[in-house]
Amino acid sequence: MIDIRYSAEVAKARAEKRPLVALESTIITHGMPWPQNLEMARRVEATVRENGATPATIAVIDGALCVGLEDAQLEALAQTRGAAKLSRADMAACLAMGGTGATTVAATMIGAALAGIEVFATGGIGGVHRGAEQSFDISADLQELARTPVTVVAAGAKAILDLSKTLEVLETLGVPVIAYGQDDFPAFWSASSAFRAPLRMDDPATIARAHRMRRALDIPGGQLVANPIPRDAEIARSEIDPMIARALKDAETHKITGKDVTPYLLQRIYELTEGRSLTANIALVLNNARLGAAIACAMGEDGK
Ligand code: PSU
Ligand code: MN
Repeated sequence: MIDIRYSAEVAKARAEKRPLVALESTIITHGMPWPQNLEMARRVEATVRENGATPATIAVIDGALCVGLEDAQLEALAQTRGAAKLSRADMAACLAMGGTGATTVAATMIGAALAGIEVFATGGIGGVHRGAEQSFDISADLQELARTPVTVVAAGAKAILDLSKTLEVLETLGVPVIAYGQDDFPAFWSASSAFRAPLRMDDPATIARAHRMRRALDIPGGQLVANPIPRDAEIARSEIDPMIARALKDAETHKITGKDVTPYLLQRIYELTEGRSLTANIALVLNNARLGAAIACAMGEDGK
């Protein structure tokens, strides 16, 4: 019933049982401005290839679940204004209505799992928003990590979120949070946060083995691998914090709610940092693509 369309490159990799890395499309349509979004998407795909795996950017296009996009589709999506932002709640409705939309972390995990892809690289996941005790704004990404067996590589969660509450909810949901190569949970634009991650791993093979072990134990859900931004691309907390505070205030003034909150904050921080947030964002996504590819390669070597 689902119309799954594989790009030529992904179909070939599947036939040859080569490692695949899923990539999301909301980061393209709602996370970065044109034309840097297209440039980023292409560079991330190239980075996955350079590191021995095949990229599968996931999106819903004209009622089809696309796993891997041809370059023209990638370009069209990057130029689309007002594309739908699809999560678990609305992915089926979009497919049923023959619609088009970009997939968030949650929806990309669903698509990846359907296609048998176990590793997914992105920038940042959604989480518990600051003030969630009032707004109840908690991203569906967290629930998805608890249910769908995909290892997600991200640069931690950004400080527009409440990091301590996000870590608490992940623990409650039984999601392993693994800091890569350090003890601290990274904070997106900064390599470290004030929080220690519950788990630490230092090599892709161990992460792949832990993923397999959860499956063997019949524990549903995935893993969150929190990969710190490269030190030379970091933005200091002291520098970004006032911009975040300002962006949060502006969101409140303009009564931004629901799905619009995260894209609004990202855009506002981009403006307030005069583009520096974007440069850092691109550096960390590329770094995550490298690690994602290494984990995907290790999954293949790991056996059952
Ligand atoms: N965080 C980022 N960049 C992004 C997103 C989050 O640094 O592009 C996107 C991802 O697609 C993520 C979604 O899944 O926002 C979360 O949205 P919400 O908070 O509405 O669940
Ligand atoms: Mn939300």
